[in-house]
Amino acid sequence: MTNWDWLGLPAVASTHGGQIDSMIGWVHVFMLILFVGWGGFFIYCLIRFRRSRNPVANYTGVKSHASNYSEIGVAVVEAILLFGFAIPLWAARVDVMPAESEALLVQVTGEQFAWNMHYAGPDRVFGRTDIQLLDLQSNPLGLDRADPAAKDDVTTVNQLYLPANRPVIVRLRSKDVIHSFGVPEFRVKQDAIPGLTIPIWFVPTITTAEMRTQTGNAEFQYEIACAQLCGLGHYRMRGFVTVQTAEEFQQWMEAEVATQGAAEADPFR
Ligand SMILES: [Cu+2]
Repeated sequence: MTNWDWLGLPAVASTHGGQIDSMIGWVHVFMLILFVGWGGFFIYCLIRFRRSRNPVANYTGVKSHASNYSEIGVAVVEAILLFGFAIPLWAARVDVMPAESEALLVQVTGEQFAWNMHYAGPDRVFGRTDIQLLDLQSNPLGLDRADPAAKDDVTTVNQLYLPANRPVIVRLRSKDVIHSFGVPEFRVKQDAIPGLTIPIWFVPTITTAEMRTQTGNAEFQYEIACAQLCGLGHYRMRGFVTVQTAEEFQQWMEAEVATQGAAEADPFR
């Protein structure tokens, strides 16, 4: 693959990121060709139709059909690009989901102005949620801890923990308005639409610790930036992703299952 470093994009930290960069790079190259072509045509027109050569306006205009044919040609090429390349390539990226048995499934629910993460826990079954139980401070997802499937569920606010080198399926939802889940290093960006559950998937490849060494920035954090203007607090709708090794992630998950489960068993402790 060609080197696209000149685009100045953030480091890639997912398996499909290189393909996205390649697409962005080629779009830039095609736009450059168009820019040079149209710029050249503009300069040609300035000279060809200059006033000293055309003192009187021409009221008939162009008689040949060359421009019609070239316009049809452009439309055909664009249709080929769209139906032959763009749609099939995008479908291959988003339609074929990794097997749920191998992937880590996380439900991410956007709200004004936070990201709520919900893991199913070791039983891999998401607990029941009920709008009656919803409390913005203590239970933003309305999770019913009385449901056996919910006992080992883990929820966090604005903190997404992921293992490296394992497919992650994020089920994206929204409670109120349209938000957008964007993590630049993963080359992932998807709108969260109220009423819809939209699955997206990616494979993180570089842990946060590795990224800190690689970038020389000891404070490096993967950030979830809400990429849709979603209200007055949009600017502070930031989440953080911590990518860990499989073992570290397992330990984190076990510790969370233990503390969150215990806190629910005795809410007054
Ligand atoms: Cu938002």
